[in-house]
Order: sequence, then structure tokens, then C-alpha cells
Amino acid sequence: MPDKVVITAALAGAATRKEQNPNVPYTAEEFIEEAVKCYEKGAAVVHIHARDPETGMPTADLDAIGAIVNGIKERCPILINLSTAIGAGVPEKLRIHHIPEFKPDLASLNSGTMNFALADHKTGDIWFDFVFENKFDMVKKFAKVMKENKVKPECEVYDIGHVHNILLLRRNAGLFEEPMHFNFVFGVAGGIKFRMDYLVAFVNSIPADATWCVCGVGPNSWQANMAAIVMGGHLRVGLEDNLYISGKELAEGSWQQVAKIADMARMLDREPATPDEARSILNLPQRD
Ligand code: KMH
Ligand code: ZN
Repeated sequence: MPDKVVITAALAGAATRKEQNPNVPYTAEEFIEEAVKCYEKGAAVVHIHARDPETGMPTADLDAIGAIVNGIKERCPILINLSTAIGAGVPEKLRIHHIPEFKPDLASLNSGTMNFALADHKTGDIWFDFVFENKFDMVKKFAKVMKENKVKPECEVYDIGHVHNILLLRRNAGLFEEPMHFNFVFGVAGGIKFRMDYLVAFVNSIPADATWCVCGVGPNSWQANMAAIVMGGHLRVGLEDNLYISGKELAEGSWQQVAKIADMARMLDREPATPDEARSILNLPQRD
């Protein structure tokens, strides 16, 4: 079991809003401040969906993404992971055009078409009914662009079937660099919720040399991350998926969740990895 733990901070995502937690970043300055604080608290990677600073809506605009990426790089050495989901309904071309442009250290690679809803988990009401399209052809195209640009795909899997989608595509010789990296996502309405046996099934279904991390929506976040600390995985927290620090108390920022999970990892003798250590643990190519 690796002693160091790679912590990713997912600052904004596509769905969470300032109306829910005023600390969700919209402007480049807000993203940069959050990223620096997350780095100081122990995060080695920052996962980014840019927002339109006026409306707060997710955007694929290269200037908006560039202002965030370049601003973060000027302030701290945290590794950059750019989302290729961006936001609901963003066309395929715009989901990948920023990857060759910015050549981040990692990028998310979503592994299957699925329901991706916003739902009331108590009543079963569906507030936002959305099909997140990730056909094999699209996943393959995105993986090729990542490979050409030496960007490590973080395979986002929301169900065991998604692992098998990736393992099927992996049969295309040379599509992926080995060892691979997976993010097990729990609690999306349309994917699986956190359960210890599901996490064990995920871990048992990926190649033996692959690295993995977890993230979870709402309360799934703490449960999944705690279990990953125990099982030797890596961690992801942030206002993208969870607005709270504890119970119904809003987090002061993604950095506060990073600090909490870093302390939880230290309790089990797992020290947060630096960005350099994370580069080696996740088998990322060196950057200039
Ligand atoms: N917010 C996560 C549940 C991506 O950016 O590609 C999904 C996610 C996907 O992070
Ligand atoms: Zn994301």
C-alpha cells in the first residue's frame, strides 16, 4: 500500500452555484486563490471546469480556461487536471479543444453514456434529467488527443460497466499509456452510490498496476475518501461535488475539505504527496 496520498481538489465542476455556497469560484481570480489555498493545505492536483465570470455557467472558452490555468501556474506548482465534461450540453468539439491548447498534466476521460441527473434522493424527484453522452467513438477520440499531447487520462467511472468500457478500448493497441489511472465516482444520480463492497469491486476490476482515486457527491464524498485512505487509493474533494465541511455546515472553500481529508489521511500515516511526488506516483510525463 502506498504511504503517500495524492489529493485532488475539484474547485467548481459544472453544477454547484454560489447560491448554494458563495465560495464556489466563478472568476479566474477566485479559481487561482482557491487553487493556491488547496495546494497549501496538501492538494497536489487541481481539477478545473472554468466558469463564465458573469453568469457562473460552465464554459469551454479558451480565454477563460487560459486565465485560470496560467494564473494558477504562476502562483504554485500544483498539477493541472482539466475536465473534458465541461458542462451539460457542451458539444463534443468544445469538450476537447482545450487539451492540445493547454496540455494539462491530466484530463478527465468520461467512460460511458449515462443518465446524469440532479435529483432529490429522499423523494426520488428528478430536478434535471440529462443524458451525459460519452459514446465509444468519442471516448476513443478524446483518448487519442490526450495521448498525442502527453496528457494522462483520468478515467471517470460511475459504474463497473464503465471500467469494462475502458478495458475494451484498451484492447486498441497504443490508445492508452500504461499504467492507467481511474477515478471511481460515487453518488451521481445515474451512477452507483458509495458502498464498501462496490469500491472493492472497482479496485478488483482495474489492471493490477493502475492507480486510482475516488470522489463522491455530497455525503458519498467523505465515506468514499475515508475508505480510499484505508485501501491505499488516492483522494478527491472539493466544492464541485460537495458543498459542506460537515453535516449541513457549508465549507469555506475546497481548501477546507482538503485540510480535513489531509488530516484524516495523516491519522492513518498517509502523508499528502507533493505535486512532484504525485507526478511520479501517477506516472505522469515530465513537463518543461
Ligand atoms: N463531478 C464529477 C461527479 C468531469 O469533470 O469530467 C464528475 C466529473 C467529470 O468530474
Ligand atoms: Zn469535473
